[in-house]
Amino acid sequence: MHRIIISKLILIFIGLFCLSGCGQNIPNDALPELLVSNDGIVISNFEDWENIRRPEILELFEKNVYGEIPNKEIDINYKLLKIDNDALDGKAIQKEIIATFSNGKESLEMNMLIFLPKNVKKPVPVFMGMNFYGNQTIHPDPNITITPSYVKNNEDFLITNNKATELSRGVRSHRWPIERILERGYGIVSIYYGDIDPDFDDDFQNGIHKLFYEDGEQPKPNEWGSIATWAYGLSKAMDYLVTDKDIDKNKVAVIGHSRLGKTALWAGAMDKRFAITISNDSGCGGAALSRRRQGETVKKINTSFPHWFCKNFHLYNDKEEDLPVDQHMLIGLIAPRPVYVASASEDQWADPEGEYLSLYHSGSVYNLYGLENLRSDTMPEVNQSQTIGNMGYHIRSGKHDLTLFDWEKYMDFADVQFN
Ligand code: GTR
Repeated sequence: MHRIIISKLILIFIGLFCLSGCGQNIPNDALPELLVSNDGIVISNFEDWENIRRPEILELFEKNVYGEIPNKEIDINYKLLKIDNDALDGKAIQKEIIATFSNGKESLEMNMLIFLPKNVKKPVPVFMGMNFYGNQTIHPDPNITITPSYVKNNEDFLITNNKATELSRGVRSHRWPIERILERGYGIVSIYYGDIDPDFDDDFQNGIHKLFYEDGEQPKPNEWGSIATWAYGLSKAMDYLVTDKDIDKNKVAVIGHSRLGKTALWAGAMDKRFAITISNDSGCGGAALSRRRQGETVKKINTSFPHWFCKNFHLYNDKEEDLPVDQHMLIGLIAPRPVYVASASEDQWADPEGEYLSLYHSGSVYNLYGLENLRSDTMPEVNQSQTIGNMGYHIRSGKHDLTLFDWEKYMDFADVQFN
């Protein structure tokens, strides 16, 4: 008898805990208003969205989350480093473009590796995304230039002294199924993120920062952290892509995994030239709603990676409810352009449900353009992709990773959106 009462009490307790916001479901009204302007104007059409609310939200993200790009003239030059019309056993055209950023005193180089399918009608649609360990890791092809930039040491890849060597060729090829991408008629553009900014907390002294600041000078609290610099790199890469006659400038999808998924979302939000934005397991500071505090939280991410976001974002450690935005608004900035969010079932650190809900709650902006939203706030079954209007989502079984399964879904989505 006693036992039954105790177990009932435990159940009631668990129920109350969940209702009181253990994080599983954020009621709509707990999220900041997507469609009410700072002055209280209700946004009910896409003109008001574009003229009033979208610029406000963009600025809120710039000032409070990712940071603004400092207002300084930088010269950027694009040079063809190599071209091979018979790459990958005759399956591809390979190009490497070097973008040189210069402030007159110092310069920095970013290498854009491009593979385009051969024997197809040009211009071709492409996927562009950054990689974690250098362009040479995405395919074993010996003709890919090994990045000279700082690379994080990695015992598995035999990277020591922060320098990549021949031993790292192709070590991340499972994330970049290039032959399959080419076979489906798409090109690929990949850039090592460390070319733009090395991913460690160095007080913003190296990478692209050194072109924008004097020695020892720090970004202001509202100025960019590393994620915004990587997104800036993608946008500058886009400046080249629009000039390449082999590439369809209206069919460039920006893609990223994890921290680079956060980067892809911010790039897609800022730069309307990206026709599709794809977030793979981007989690906190990416697709996941911050207010849920599931898995990685604002405080955890700012503590482990103090250089990723602007300093102002640190003010929201343990104070997510004070943020003037949440991540559904980031996806809203991408509307009406197509967006695809993907999660992985064993990646609870990235809060799959929070990633889904953020996409779902961005739907009110898509509605302004007459586009449908996802049907419900309940996630689809594992490994079932759900695409509707200009949105796509799936949760893949397995771990935090970018797999062939994910790519096939992204290409299926692009096939529909681009045709
Ligand atoms: C984790 C970080 C995540 C995610 C991931 C990655 O350590 O907590 O936010 O970005 O790294 O980029 O692989």
